[in-house]
Amino acid sequence: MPAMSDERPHVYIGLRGPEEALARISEVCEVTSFEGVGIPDRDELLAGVAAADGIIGSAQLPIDAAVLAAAPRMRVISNFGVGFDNVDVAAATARGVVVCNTPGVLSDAVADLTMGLLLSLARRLPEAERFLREQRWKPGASMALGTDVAGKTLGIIGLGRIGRAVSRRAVAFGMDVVYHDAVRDPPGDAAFCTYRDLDELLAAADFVSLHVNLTEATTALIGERALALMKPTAYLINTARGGVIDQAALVAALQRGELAGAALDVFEREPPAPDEPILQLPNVIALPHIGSGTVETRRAMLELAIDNLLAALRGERPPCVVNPEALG
Ligand code: 8YV
Repeated sequence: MPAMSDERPHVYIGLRGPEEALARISEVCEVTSFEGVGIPDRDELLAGVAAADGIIGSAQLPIDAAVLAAAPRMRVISNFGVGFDNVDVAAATARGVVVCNTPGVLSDAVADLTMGLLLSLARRLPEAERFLREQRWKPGASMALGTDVAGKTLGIIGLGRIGRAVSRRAVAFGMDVVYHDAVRDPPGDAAFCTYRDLDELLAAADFVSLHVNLTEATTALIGERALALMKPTAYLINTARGGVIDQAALVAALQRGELAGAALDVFEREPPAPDEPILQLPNVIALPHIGSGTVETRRAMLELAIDNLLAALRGERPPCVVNPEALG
């Protein structure tokens, strides 16, 4: 690798990662790593970025204007993840800081989990497991029946890479797939699905699955009005970002029986508080944000995040840039 400059750049790694992968960074950079559990707290983050030319962050680590102001040397924010709603991209761009993410390498893992949740809702898998373990499975006693997915309609909101991967899987399960996206005819692989207006999709779907970025336009997109349009027999799946759903409105709709159930890998606040109303509902499946959580996918994400970081520090165009206008 060519020398980056006379002085080795400083990098703050705001997450715990496998040593052998992170060694790629320390070969050419001075590294300060977060050594604690979870994510650095605010003070640790502010101290960590003070001398940093680059940072590896993640969905859980807010990098806002104040963090950027505390990091006068910062040139690149490399997110370990496809989402970048944790970063104030406008503030980064204004400072000429390049923001990078890891699209593509996690699409299959997230789509697999989405289908797992869809099938778990349809076939009542968590409930069936409890039924057996709690010894309610007696001769002649049976639990409530599930529902077929073949012939049912899946409504995908957000037909990006992950939405298309979900669509391909759902078509293979015999489902009719409709989608809504800000881009009416996304180029390339149309993934065998048909465009619908948002309201039409919500009214037609037996399952609705969310695959949009969290932006101002998508915050609380699924609120009281959208939920009221859904069939009372329909299920909602969210492997995108918790903020896309108005969680209080979802709790109210589920309690009123206006929706059959929901499966959530993401929440407005993560982790949710133990007494969070959404966690008290029997027709909710809740997972701890594991959409990309496979060994292979997390490894590929980290490699791509490191590729992005090192390319930007060398002054080259990184493979995946969110704000190309910051490249100067
Ligand atoms: C997280 C994600 O990044 O890719 C995303 O946007 O939300 C996840 O893959 C992952 O949990 C690591 O923080």
